[in-house]
Amino acid sequence: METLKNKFREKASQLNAEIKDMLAKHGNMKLGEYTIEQIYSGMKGVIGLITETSKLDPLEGIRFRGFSIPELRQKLPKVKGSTEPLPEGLFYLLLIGEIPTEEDVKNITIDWQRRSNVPKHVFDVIDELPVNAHPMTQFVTGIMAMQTESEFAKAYDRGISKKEYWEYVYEDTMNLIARVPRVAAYVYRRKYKNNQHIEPNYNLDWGANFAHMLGYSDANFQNLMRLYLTIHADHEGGNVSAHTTHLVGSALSDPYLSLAAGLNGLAGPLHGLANQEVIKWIFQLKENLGGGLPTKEQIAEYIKKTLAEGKVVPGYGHAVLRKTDPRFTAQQEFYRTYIKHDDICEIVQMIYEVAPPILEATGKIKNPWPNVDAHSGALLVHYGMFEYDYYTVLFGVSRALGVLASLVWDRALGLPIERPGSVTTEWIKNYIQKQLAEQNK
Ligand code: CMX
Repeated sequence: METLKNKFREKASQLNAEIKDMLAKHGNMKLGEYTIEQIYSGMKGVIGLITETSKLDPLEGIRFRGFSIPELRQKLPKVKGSTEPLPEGLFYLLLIGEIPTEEDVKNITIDWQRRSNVPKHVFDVIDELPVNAHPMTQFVTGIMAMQTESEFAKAYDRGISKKEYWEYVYEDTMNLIARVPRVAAYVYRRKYKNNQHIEPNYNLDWGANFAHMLGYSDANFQNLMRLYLTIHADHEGGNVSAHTTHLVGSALSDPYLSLAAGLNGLAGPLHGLANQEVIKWIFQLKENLGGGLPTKEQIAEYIKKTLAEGKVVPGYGHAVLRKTDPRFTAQQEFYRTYIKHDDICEIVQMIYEVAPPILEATGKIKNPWPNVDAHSGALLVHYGMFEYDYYTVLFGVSRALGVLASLVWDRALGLPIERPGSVTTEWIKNYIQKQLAEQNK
C-alpha cells in the first residue's frame, strides 16, 4: 500500500511542478472567453450559472433581488418593536422578487408553523450518532433521514410531467424550511444541553421560535437570530453550498438530498465552517496571552504567526468580494446598537483594524477584508452561545432559505442537468502547443 502512496506522491509532485511552470508561462492564454489560469483557479470569474435570487458585486456586496442589506433592514416587515427584518420576508422576496407586505409574511409564518412537524424517526436516527459527532454531521444526517417525507420523490415515483416538477419542489421547500430549525435545535440541545429539548412556541415567528427552541429567551437574541437568518441566506449561485444544491438538484435529486449535499459543502472550513474557526482562533489568541484584551500589536503578531504556520486567517478573504462584506457591517451595526460593549466583539473590531494591511502585504491574498464569518461568532458568544462548533448549523438553517428558493426556480425554469466539460493537463498542454504553432505561422 505504501508503494502506491509513494508512487502517487511522486506523480503529484511532478505534475504540480509542471502545472506551476505552465501557468507561469501561459496562464494568460485564452481558452474560449477565459484564461487557462482561470480553469486551474476554481473557475473564479467564469459565468456559467443562472441564479435568479441574488447577485454579488465584488465592491458593493450582495443584493437580494436588487436590494442591498441596509435597504432590506429598512424595507422588509418586522415584528413590532424590532429593528431587524423577518427572514420569512426575505424568503418571499427571494422567491417572488417583490418586497412582501406584513400580511404576506404573516401567512408564511403560519404556513411554516403548520408544516413544522418532524417525524420521530429523524430524531431516532440522530440519536444513533455518537454525541461527539460534529453538529453539522448530526444536522445533515437529520435532513437525510427526513428525505422519507419528500413529496417530489413520491410524485416522481408515481410519474409526473416535467411541468409539474416545481410544484412538488415547492412543497418540499416549504416543509424543509419549516422543519430545519427543529432538527437544528434538537442537535444543539442533544449535544450541549443534556438532551433537554424545548417544544416549539407557535406564537413566535420562525427566527424567534428557533431561538426559543435553542433555549434563548432574550429579546435581543431573537432579534439577532432574525438578522442572522436573513443575511446568511443567499450569496448568488457560485458559492459551494448554493452551487452544490443546484448541481445535485439538476439530476432531479429531491430537495432533501440536494440541501443535504449543499450543507455538506457549507461544513468546509473555507466556506461556512469559517464561523467556528474565527471564534476558535480568537479564544486561542486570548488563551495564549493568559486571557484579557490583547493589544493591537499582539493581534498583529498572532496574525503573522498564523500566516507563517501556513494557515488561513479565518473570516478574512473572499473568492468574489474585494471590500468589507456588508454582512460584516450589518453585524457591526447590530453590536453597536444592541450590545455596545463586549470584549470578544471589541477584539473583532481590533482585528478589523490590524489584519487588512498585513494580509495585503503578503501580495497574494486578493481580498484582505473581513467576510460574514469574521463577526457572527462574537455576537453569539455575547448571548452565551459558547459552543462554537455549532455555529455552522445556524448558517445552514439560514442558507436553506436561499438555496431552496433557487431550487424551486431551477425546476420552474426547467433548467437541465448540469454537466460542464473538463479536460486533462495533457489536453491543455497540447492546446498550448497548437496555439503557439498557430502564432508562429
Ligand atoms: N488567510 C491566509 N491566506 C489566505 C487568506 C486568508 N484569510 N485568504 C486567501 N489566502 C490565500 C489563499 O489560501 C491562496 O493561497 P495559495 O496561493 O498559497 O493557495 C492565496 O491567498 C490566494 O487566494 P485568493 O485568490 O485571495 O482567495 P480564494 O478565492 O482562493 O479563497 C477564501 C477565498 C475565502 C477561501 C480565502 O480567502 C480563505 O481561505 N479565507 C479564510 C477562510 C474564510 O474566512 N472562509 C469564509 C468565506 C465566506 C464563507 O463562505 O462563509
